[in-house]
Amino acid sequence: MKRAVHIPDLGDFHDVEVIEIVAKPGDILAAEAPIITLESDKAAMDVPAPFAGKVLAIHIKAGDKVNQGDLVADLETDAADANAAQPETAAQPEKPPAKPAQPESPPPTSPSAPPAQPPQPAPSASPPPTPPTPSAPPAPNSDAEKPHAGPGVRRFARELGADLSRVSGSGPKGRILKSDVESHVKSVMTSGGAAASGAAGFALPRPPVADFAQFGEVEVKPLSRIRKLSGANLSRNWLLAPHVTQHEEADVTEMEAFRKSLAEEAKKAGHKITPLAFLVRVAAAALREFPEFNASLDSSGENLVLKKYCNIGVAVDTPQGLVVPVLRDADRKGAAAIARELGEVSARAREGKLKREEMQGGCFTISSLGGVGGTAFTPIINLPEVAILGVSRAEIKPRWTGGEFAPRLMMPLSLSYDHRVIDGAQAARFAARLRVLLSDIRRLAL
Ligand code: CAO
Repeated sequence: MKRAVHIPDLGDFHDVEVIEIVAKPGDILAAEAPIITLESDKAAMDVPAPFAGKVLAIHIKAGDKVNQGDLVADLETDAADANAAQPETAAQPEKPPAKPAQPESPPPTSPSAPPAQPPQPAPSASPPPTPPTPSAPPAPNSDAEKPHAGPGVRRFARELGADLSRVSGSGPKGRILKSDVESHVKSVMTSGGAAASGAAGFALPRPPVADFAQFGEVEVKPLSRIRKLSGANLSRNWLLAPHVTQHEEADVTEMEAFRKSLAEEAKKAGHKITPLAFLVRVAAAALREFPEFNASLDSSGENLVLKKYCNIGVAVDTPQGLVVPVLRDADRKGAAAIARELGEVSARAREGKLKREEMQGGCFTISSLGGVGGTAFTPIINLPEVAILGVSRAEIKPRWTGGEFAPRLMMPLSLSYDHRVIDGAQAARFAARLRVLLSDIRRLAL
């Protein structure tokens, strides 16, 4: 039975360019296998086959501009497939409801921001093989030169500078997964590039695969979309940036007294003012004084891009996982305005209503666990940023004042930095500056 495949709902995108024709006449496609790849100025996305079948004809070519409803291809399906076929708009279980195509987010700006996209196939140490069936036998990768990978994986590889033609795919039909790219990069890094040049090298081992059920009852709970995405970003960031964490402690006794004196005022204005608002304000001031912390390495890794603006991301814990909304121009706002914005944005984050743009463009991130507890932790840098500040719970501690011990409220700070960009002494100075500003916030007025 011949069935047509059309461009699905592309949301706000129009006249989107076709950048790749993935399938060709004669290919046997499984349901959801990509047929073509589109790329707008904001995102790349696959148009997948909504049902399994043999490609009879492709009606568009690379470079064409397409819109919703345009004819993409004709597929031949058998009766069983046709009966089981899902409507095109329902072919992508993990995509946002209004956008059936598979958009790929721009390069992530945060460790955990949830790009509004369906994730790539979950990395797996031993993915199950695609079972062959009479109607949709697994098609070999017919285009030997072209690595078999989706746009998300391609983009991921581009960001890491990994050559996909050197990566072997462990996914169904040899598809390259993010985990394959990660393993490849690890292997190149641990072998000093030897693997990339074809010489023998050591690859990092894959995690062991265990049959947990043989030791007792288990339950398998799928990771949320946000957790899968942030997991991939966190692994990448941990792998790429040599992390060092500098610990500090700031005497926030006066700052807390001042904050508490504002609590009633803030409540009347309809928001809460927590230490985090002051931390954002203080970090913005310190970033202005230390421009190399308000910077990113460019893609060549040979230049530092110094930013003249100061946007600060704040990690927010939500039921779906961690997200990092970005507060714009934090250096131009007072603590009260920051507190108001924080309250509003973190409420929307918890409701899952943040827009993708609200999680982009950060220069530095603050991860506060002060409301939860702990004495210190090692936050993971939110590449391409070069540092992140972790904040733990302030506690009253005895401090030597010269003649006696006095009870002071001490706030632990943990500054992780990218040692490729920042030296230990610079980091110690930056952290000390945070301490001085937090200990006497009147200095912000100077
Ligand atoms: N020391 C002592 N008390 C603190 C504190 C600190 N460093 N930081 C916050 N508190 C207090 C607040 O004042 C508040 O107390 P009151 O209710 O008595 O005023 C209480 O702890 C709860 O604060 P909060 O967590 O609701 O608010 P916040 O502004 O500090 O944080 C937000 C907001 C959105 C960052 C937070 O809710 C959150 O999601 N934190 C988790 C972030 C996270 O998971 N980071 C880890 C990432 S892993 O890298």
